[in-house]
Amino acid sequence: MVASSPRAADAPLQLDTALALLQQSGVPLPDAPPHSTAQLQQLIDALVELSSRDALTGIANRRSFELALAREVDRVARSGESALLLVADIDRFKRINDSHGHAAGDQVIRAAAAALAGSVRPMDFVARIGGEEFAILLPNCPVAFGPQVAERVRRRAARTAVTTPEGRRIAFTVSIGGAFAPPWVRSTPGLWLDRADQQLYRAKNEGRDRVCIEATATPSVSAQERQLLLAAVPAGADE
Ligand code: GH3
Ligand code: MG
Ligand code: MG
Repeated sequence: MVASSPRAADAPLQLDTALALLQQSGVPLPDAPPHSTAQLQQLIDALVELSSRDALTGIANRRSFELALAREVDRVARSGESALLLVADIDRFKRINDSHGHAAGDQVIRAAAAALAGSVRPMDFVARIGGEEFAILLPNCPVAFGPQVAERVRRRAARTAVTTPEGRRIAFTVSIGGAFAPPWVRSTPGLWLDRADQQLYRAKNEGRDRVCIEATATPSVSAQERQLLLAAVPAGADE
């Protein structure tokens, strides 16, 4: 996609395009009087909603996940509460596409999103972050509960199946990797996601349809995170 050039200050607002996009996506249209401030506010709210959702599944998209992850990194650093990040990837998904077609693959992705969203608390944040890859952010999740929560998600997905319009039943499994944010440490969203990804990689290597969570009860602090932590301490403060 080509980035659009900055619009001129006197260019007309693209209200019609915005309304058409919302209508096409099934997001409720503003009902305030046309050209009123209330209508503009409703329009902005609806566009924010639209740009946060994944078009295929209706759950949060990668863009809003990255925002939520950054906020959670800040919260954990300030509160010291433990938060768990899970990444789930559908197993052997290429085979599903190859044997049943792309449309059936899409059906499986939608079913996986619904299964994941249905297996966590309302306060948890479920997003589609890649083709058949999802992330679940669980704020305020005690370290001892991590494996149990992730296992519940995995089992729910494994019990889910879709039936294609041709009547074919497709079951699927997911592999899940998880990592806790180091409490009291100002990490970065990227480092946290890398940790969870490493565990996902391990779950795939160990045979798929399983959960791997970073082993340490107190998550390890990488050299980079230690640097971030110490950078916040004024020189000489610990002397
Ligand atoms: P693994 O168990 O190692 O994850 O194997 P895999 O086959 O799932 O491997 P991989 O992650 O490489 O395959 C992902 C496939 O997902 C490749 C791509 O064609 C397909 N894909 C990506 N996005 C979509 C989508 O929106 N719809 C459909 N139907 N397929 C998609
Ligand atoms: Mg996969
Ligand atoms: Mg994948």
